[in-house]
This record gives sequence, structure tokens and C-alpha cells, in this order.
Amino acid sequence: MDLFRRKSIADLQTEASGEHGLKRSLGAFNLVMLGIGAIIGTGIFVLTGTVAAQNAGPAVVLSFVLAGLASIFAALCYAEFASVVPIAGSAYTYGYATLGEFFAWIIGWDLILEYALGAVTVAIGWSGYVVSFLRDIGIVIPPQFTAARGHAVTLADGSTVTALFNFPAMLIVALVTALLVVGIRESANVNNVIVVIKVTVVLLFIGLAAPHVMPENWTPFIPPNTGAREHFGWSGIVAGAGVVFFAYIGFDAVSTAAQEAKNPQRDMPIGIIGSLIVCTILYIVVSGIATGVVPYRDLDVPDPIALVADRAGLGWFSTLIKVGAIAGLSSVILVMLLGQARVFYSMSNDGLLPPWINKIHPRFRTPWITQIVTGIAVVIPAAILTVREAGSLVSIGTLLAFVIVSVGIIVLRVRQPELPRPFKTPLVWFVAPMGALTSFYLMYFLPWRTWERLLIWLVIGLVLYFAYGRTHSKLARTK
Ligand code: ALA
Repeated sequence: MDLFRRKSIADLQTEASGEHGLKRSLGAFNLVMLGIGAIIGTGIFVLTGTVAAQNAGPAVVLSFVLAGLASIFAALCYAEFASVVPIAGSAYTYGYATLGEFFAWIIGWDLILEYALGAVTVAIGWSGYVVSFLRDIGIVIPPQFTAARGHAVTLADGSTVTALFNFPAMLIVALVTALLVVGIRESANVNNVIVVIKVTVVLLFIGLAAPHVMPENWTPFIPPNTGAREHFGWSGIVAGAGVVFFAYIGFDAVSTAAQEAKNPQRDMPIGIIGSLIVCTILYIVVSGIATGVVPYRDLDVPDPIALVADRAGLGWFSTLIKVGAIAGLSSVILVMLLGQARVFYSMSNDGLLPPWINKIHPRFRTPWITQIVTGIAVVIPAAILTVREAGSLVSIGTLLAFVIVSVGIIVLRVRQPELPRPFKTPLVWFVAPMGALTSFYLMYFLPWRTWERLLIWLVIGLVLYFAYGRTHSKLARTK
């Protein structure tokens, strides 16, 4: 059935190695930094506190372990695919090679939820931190321009105004888009600087706050379940894992830089797995310290890490934490926008999106039109949505991609066992099914409302596929 027509691995490998115009300038170090750039963001700076207070108590550490495990399983599968088919389309292309065009389209469409909507969510979070930081240093942005349209913003005197649009969120998306158009090398350099700043802030936090841990705050480590499924006990830990999973999103975006890597077969697995391991360790330590310094019930604030610094008597450090968070969120936006543009670029190369968008800029050698289209697609919702509206769909979209990639690895092992694999997922018959199962398990615990939105999004995607992609697909025309 032509709905399930597949691209051959051999064709994809020729495509990856041939002259495609993108500039190969990233080595293993830059790829690990890209991964860390995408991973550390809102998750650790905001969600740690919410989940400790509402879902898991000090066992938020276990929520991080669980979400980290699901991510490691998926990362090992991504690493194998990225080494075999180093193409910018990432999960979309892996789907095209294993499950066929129909699934590839679904994954490509689903990745918009991860990358574009991820960038929207983080841009809104970035705006919140910037507005608060500027206020700390005496600069006030008129509140009508700092939040989602129609959202009531409370002023210092207690009165409220209705917001028109979120200007800082739009500004950061526009700036990052401009940087990405100018060059991959330049973007990677800026990312490196940002990552150094944010990792330094996280390490300082660990070093400075650790001596203030009071072990009695860790008991009970798992507060008893209150009767509500998501509130403490084991089910609270799992529900918490579904939420903090957001903190791990991003390592897979490394794979979208495959056509810009110097030696993707070797360096893609290093970038994907290396960045994830570094962040997993940091997350577990940070969440352990946060709940050790401050009783978990008090952590339900928008800036829990800054609160912990305050309580540890490090008031001066909390401004630095805001700088770290602002820097951190900027690089998440950068890598998400980079990833989204690469996925669109690959889909357009395959004919599933219009051909005019995949042009490479003659001087910058970046996919500049898809980058600008992505920027516009992100700037509008960033101006008018709230974090909650945008964020709920990002995790479910990413988890779905993880399920499909994990299944895809099994399909490829069965169909083409002899294929040379520069990186092989270890214990694949355990790791790949576990990747699919753990990701699905986390999806299962997400609210039904989120599932509903995912289904609506997929239905819109299907309509577009049958209206355009199915007939314009290059594969359809060559067969
Ligand atoms: N992992 C990224 C964050 O936490 C998306 O902001």
C-alpha cells in the first residue's frame, strides 16, 4: 500500500553524504553542548518545586530518575538511528525509513509540538524571568506587553490591566531566528557561551546550597498518598515523572544537526547520550538538594531554585540564578528553533511540504527560509498563549516521538539485521521495548485533556497530508 512506502536506507545514506549545501562544522564537543543547551531550562528551574510540592515530595528525585530512564532508553535508540541515517529530519526521517511515509508524516507533524511549541513555551517562560529580572534592577516594561492576550496582569499597587501581547517572548524568538539564519557555526558559538553560564550557575548552586541541607527535610522521603492519584505515594512519583519529563526534552534535537556535523556517525551518539547523562546527574543532585534545604511543601513557587538560595542565606545568589535561567532558556529556544527548521527542511526535500521553503542561503549556508517560517510560526503563539496552554502538549508530543523511534529501531533490526551500524543500541531487545513502554507509561499518566488536544492536532495533520503531501511526495513520483 503506497501509504506505507518507505525511503531506502541506502538512498538516505547517499543523501546524507552527498552535497546538500548545509555547512559541516560541528564536532563532538559542540554537539554535547547543543544537547545541554536544549535540555537544561524551565524544567529544572521551575518544575522541580511544583512537582515536589504537589506530586512527589522529596521523592521528586525518583521522578527525575524515572523520567531520566525513559529518556536514556529513547536516547540509545536515537543514537543508533542518528549514526545510521544522519539526516536533519531526525525522527521524521527514521520513521520514513522504517514505518513508511504515513507514519513519517505523523511524526513530522508531531515534532512540531515538540520543537515549535516547545520554543513557544520556553519563550513565554523566558519573558517571565526577564520581566522579573529587569524589575529587580529598576526597569519596568509596561505590563500590557508582557503576557498572553487577554491575561490579567496584577500591578504593584494591586490593580490589574489586561495584557495585549507578550513582547519579550516575541523579541527573543526574533533574535534567535536571526542568529540561526546567519550561521550554524555562529549559533553554536553563542550556544556554547550560554551553556557555560547556565552550567556554572547550576554547579554553584550545588556547591553553595549543599552544606545547608537538613536531612530531616527528606523524611518522609515518599509522603503517603492523600487519596488523589497524583498526590504523593508511588502514583505521585510517576505523575511527577510525567511532568519533569519536560526537563529532559531536547537531547533528541541534537540529531537534527546531523547534516551539519563533521563526523556524524561517531559524534551523534556522543552528543545525544553525553548531554543526557550530564543533565540527568545534575537534575538528580539539584532536586535532592532543593528538597533537603527547603521543606517540599514550601517549594510551590515560580522560582524554586532562587527560593532555595534565599533560604540557604545566599540572597545575593538568587539574582545570579535568574541570569542563569534567562541564559538557560535562551539556548533551549535556540536549539528548538534549529531543530524545527531542520525537520521542515527535510520534509520539504521529500516533497511533503512545498519545495520553496527548503532553500539554502548561498552565503550563510543555513536553511534560511524554513528558519524564518519557523520563527513566524513560533512568534505568533508566543505573543498570545500562556505557558500552561502551550506546555501541556509539548511533553505528549515528544513522548509519542520517543515511542515511535523505539519501535522503529526494532523494525529496522528485524528488517535489515545486516545493516552496518556505527553505533548499536546495547541490549536492544530490552532497551528499545523499554523505551517504548516507559514513554507510553508516562503518556498514560498525562491528563485526558492533553490527549484530546494531541488527537485534534493529529487529525489536522492527516487532513493536510491527504490534501498535499500524499500527492506531492517525491517518493510517490519516482515509484
Ligand atoms: N528541557 C527543556 C526545558 O526544561 C525543554 O526547558
